[in-house]
Amino acid sequence: MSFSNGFLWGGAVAAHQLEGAWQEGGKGVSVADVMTVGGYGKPREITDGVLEGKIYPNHDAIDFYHHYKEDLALMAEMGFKAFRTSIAWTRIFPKGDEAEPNEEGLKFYDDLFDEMRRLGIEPVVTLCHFELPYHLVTEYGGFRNRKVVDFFVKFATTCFERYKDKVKYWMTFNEINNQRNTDVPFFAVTNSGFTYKEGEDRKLVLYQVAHNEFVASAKAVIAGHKINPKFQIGCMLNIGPVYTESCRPADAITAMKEMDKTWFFSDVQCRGHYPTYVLKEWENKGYKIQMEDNDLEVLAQGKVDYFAFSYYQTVVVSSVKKNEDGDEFSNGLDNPYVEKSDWGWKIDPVGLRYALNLVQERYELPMMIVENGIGLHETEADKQEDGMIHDDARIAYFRAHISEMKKAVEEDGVDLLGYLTWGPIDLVSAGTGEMEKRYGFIYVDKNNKGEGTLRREKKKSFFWYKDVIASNGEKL
Ligand code: BGP
Repeated sequence: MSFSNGFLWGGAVAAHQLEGAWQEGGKGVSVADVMTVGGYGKPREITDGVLEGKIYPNHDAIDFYHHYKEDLALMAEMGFKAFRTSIAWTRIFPKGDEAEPNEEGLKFYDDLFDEMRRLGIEPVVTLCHFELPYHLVTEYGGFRNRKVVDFFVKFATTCFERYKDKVKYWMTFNEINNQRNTDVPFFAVTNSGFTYKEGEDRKLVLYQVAHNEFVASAKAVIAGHKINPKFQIGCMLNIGPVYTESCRPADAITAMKEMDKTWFFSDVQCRGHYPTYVLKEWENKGYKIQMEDNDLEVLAQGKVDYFAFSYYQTVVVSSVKKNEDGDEFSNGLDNPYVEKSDWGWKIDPVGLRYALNLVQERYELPMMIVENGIGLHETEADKQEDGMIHDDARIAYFRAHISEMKKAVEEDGVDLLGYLTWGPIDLVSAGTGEMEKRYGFIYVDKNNKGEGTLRREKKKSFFWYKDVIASNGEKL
């Protein structure tokens, strides 16, 4: 047996990608509500509010807000031990800067977590998953503005107080390192609610925003531990290990520097201080990051308890070649040794074992894989004679990734708390804004235009994953 008895098998979602009901229960408008559909190869458009005639699939999404009991029952049928979701900030503080929270929003998550507990499913909760209140973007410039730190801490403590007996596992910011490449402004908006201004030094802005988020996260960790010392509060990063394109020595440096853009975020959140390679860069470039007097003390005290990460793919870099392959979100050069998904994402199960080891060795903290999965094109037309979608490619993907995860636990001894697949039920893609990038074990009858009955149907992988969980990862 490689996995402990309490191993958290399950799945993960984010509020804005499945709840819908974007104007119900007193909810305010989030940054996710004003982003249009992008589609393959095009970045999503950030609008100045909701525009007539544009399609916003996440406004209604798969209507989890009204279907959560039915959906959780399906997760329980698969044997889920844990389910990760986020709390939509705008359900709790509709504009983000109110003095009092919205009781109806708080009540929704009370009911949701109660239902999960009733089914024996452990809630794993992200506080901020690409869904800042839009008002904090337009009025304050998102996390550029120090005031937003206080709004976040207030939101976090409100959630910690309210759900202190229902939720143990928390994460502060989803994929906080996503914004590391300043040439993809999409992530600046989705992650942190800010845009770059003409002519400014983007790297400096990024460091300032990151500092504000680190302080916000650390203050939340400190407050959370006071509210319930049993809380486990984690950082959450996207880990895409960086490979060298060749054995050219300079490639090793390029790969290290690329990976440091990610480690920078977790170094601060896990070690509680800024790493030397960043302090030196600030010194060399003359960067002055605005900090308050006790910020560094706060960072030191607000270290995270565990390391949560998403894993989708690895990155290939070279010191002499540029990325011209059009990979979505600059994932470097092509890798001739691995396959690609319908969306051009590299499929690299061994990279997951490598990622687990890199994190284990760097921080020696418990880890949780809180996203892993494959987006596929699946339509009504793909249904077989038995009326079911036979998603054999998804099964093969998970079989390969879980096998590598198993080696990391059994042979390498990594300390892993759980494995949560991304999008166990079809939902709106964060990157494309579309329904037609499906990740689920459960199919949802809804297309990109918003048409469909919302009927939930089990795919072949539903039964496969159920067996995996029942056998605690022995039967793949
Ligand atoms: C991660 C996000 C998720 C999710 C996933 C898949 O970056 O945390 O919100 O959507 O990626 O990405 P996509 O939806 O673009 O396929």
